[in-house]
Amino acid sequence: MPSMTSRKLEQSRRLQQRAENLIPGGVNSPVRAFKSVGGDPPFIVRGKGSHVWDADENEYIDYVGSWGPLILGHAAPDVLDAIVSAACNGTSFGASTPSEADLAELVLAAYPSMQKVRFVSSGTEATMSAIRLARAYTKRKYIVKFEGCYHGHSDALLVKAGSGIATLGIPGSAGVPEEFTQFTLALPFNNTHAVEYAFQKFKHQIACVIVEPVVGNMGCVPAADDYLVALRLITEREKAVLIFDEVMTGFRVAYGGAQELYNIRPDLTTLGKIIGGGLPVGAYGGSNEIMNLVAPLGPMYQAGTLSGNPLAMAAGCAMLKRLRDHKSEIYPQIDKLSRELVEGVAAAAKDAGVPLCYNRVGSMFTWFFTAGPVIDWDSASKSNTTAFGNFFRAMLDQGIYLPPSQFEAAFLGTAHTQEDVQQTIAAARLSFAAVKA
Ligand code: HOZ
Repeated sequence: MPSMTSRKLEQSRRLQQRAENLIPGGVNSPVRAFKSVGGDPPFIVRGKGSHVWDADENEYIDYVGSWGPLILGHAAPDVLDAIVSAACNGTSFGASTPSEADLAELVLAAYPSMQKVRFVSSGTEATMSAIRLARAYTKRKYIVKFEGCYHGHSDALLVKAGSGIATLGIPGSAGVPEEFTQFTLALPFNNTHAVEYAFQKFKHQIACVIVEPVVGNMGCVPAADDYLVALRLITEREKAVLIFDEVMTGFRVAYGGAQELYNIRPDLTTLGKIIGGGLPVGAYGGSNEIMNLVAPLGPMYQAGTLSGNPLAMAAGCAMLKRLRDHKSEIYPQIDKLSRELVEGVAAAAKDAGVPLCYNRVGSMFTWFFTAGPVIDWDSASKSNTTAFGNFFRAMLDQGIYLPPSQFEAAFLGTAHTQEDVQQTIAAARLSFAAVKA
């Protein structure tokens, strides 16, 4: 499909060529390479509020938000100030700093299911450690995950995973010996019978069930009514650990995450993204009984040179304080604006005769290029990814930056405006016409 605007691309193309000679695919995380959508990835040089600018000075309304962390928009003043003032005192000590307990207090106050929390540097580390802890606690080997859910790139979790694995259409990763995934059971999402069956078949052998309570990594797919309740009841009955992977949903779908929204207490929670205020942070936490198994208190080992990094802790504290102090305005506001955006774009698709359905929970959402409904990986994978790619590029040409994959959630934050939303809907109208042409 020809370009819809005269967007300049010279600098981004030059930077991509340079990067490709130095970094695999020119990227440090695969979906950024635009392989599934085509076109040239813009090299971003700055961001402010809901907008980003590329190396050719093209401006975009950003619905990626660094893949979730930037709920307050780019370069949020509170967060920037906190980072600068922390940096002036030094960037890393490899020793305890007061800000670690500051962030821990904020997190624990928001998540009553946790009595202790351990900070790491990424969501991958958080989920990998939570799985190890669940195995240490139960002294069992098997783990249950769901098709299309993505919990980072540790070996045992790269089974029927979402995100880049789904985007690139690959079954898993080379370099993971099958023995390393022999204890991973990947079940269909939103299917309680499959979970019951697995617990019957592997009686007293399943350590944990890990789930994204609102999936973001096969696109946005919410849990069906009572599905999470069923997971809670089954895991309780079977004495297995229930892990909510709230790396995306934590502080996003509600201040207290999906567990607050749906009123369910998991045994362990993993967090990331928003809690780092845009710097690299992950976390896992749960009851004292479970968390006291973590070294140095207990025998479950996990460590990290940059864990609890003072800049990241300061950014996270600033972000969470802002969200906590204004949560009664912020969450309804981004929910309302997201609804307007998502429904407006869906109406434009309907007018254009493009088959499309959407899922949305608060400010995370996906337009799937299928009549739907999308409830699991089977239905998500029926999406017309060619049509999505055409739509994506047409939107980008009009200055709308969406996640470059049908199988990643988009995000809206407090910096987005009515004007952004109206501009996005207008761009979608033109893009759907182009998708059909
Ligand atoms: N897998 C990440 C989102 N689910 C993408 C991270 C990135 O490319 O920055």
